[in-house]
Amino acid sequence: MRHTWRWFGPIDKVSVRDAAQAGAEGIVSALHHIATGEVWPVDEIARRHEEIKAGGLVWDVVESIPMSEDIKTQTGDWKRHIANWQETLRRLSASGIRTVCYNFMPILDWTRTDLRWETGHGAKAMRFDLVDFAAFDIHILKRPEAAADYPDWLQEEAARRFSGMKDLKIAALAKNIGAGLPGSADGYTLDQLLEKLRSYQGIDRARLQQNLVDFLSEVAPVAADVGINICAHGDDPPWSLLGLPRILSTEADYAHMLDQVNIRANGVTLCTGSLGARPDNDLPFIATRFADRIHFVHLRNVTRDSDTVPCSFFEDEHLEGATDMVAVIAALLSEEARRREEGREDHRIPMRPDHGQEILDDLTRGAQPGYPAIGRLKGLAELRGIERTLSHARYGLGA
Ligand code: DNO
Repeated sequence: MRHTWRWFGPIDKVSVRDAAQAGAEGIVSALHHIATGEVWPVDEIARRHEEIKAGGLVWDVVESIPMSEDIKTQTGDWKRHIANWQETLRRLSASGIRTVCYNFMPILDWTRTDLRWETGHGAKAMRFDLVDFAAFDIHILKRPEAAADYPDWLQEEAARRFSGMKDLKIAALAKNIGAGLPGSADGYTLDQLLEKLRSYQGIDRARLQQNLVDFLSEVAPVAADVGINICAHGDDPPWSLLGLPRILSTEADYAHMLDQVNIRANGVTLCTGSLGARPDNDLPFIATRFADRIHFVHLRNVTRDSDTVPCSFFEDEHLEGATDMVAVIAALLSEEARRREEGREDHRIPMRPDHGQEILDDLTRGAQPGYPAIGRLKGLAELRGIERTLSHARYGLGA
């Protein structure tokens, strides 16, 4: 695999040099300062390449070109935004980029209730707590239809939790959920969020699925034409939130979007951490089934409080948790071997250690939530160890 590392640009407290020292070969980045829906300017693309080169690495993957709500709902400026997405792809291709990640989650991108949940040995991990989330939805956001979306026991727990909640916790929930986490395209106040939710009335699962297919039908041929693989990141967590449909949560969801627009350039960002929050997602099997369409990989692990959908979970260490990481990496290495035999240029699949717990000096550095230096370095080192072992000529898979 090609070992990459997410860098949020010059504002990132973890530098490109740090990434190189951690063992990364390439960088994953995006122009977060360009408004959603607009074309990325050529000189800004060039500048990001230069910034990364100055740190000693190259820009391998774009994560993400943001997806406007207009595109997802097919309203307002959606046609212009699709044309802009296509033009951004052409410009990125001309600059040497070959892989572009995106997601199609309505309104909210990845969502956690707690960004610094303390683990047994004092590390800080990210957590999604279902009771906190329901308390937010019913009692803080006060979404009119919220209560009906939760079973009685959860409504009761949420009411109890909310009655003892301090102002600080209420503000943190509003910020973590509504204002968005690093990499999210847009953030909202509670009123804006309610307003946005109203814009999804009438958009059910089938409709959103069709809107994704319509988008891909326009964009995937352009991507193929300019030699870029686009790859959809899954829903995180992989179930409906705030009554919104989510359409890339399961193996069946991915099968649908890949079949409907059956062009190899239309592919998957396999995120083991996102999909792994559901017990019915068998990650090694999914990695094998969609192997040829996997263009980018996020390796991360979660430990669930229960095997229900939805559930509470926290981001565990990369080799702990629900996903059998050795089996996933073995599946990806087999696919790379297959591509090598076919003489494909893209036989090394870019991967990044996704997130990391804050450990050691991370605890005081104040990097982006989920993206500490040492926690990710540790993840990358462990994942590389597995890869090296599995591909060893004498002891590995091919022995
Ligand atoms: C979280 C990430 C997400 C993801 C985007 C992809 O760390 O995995 O922000 O990058 O959703 O578009």
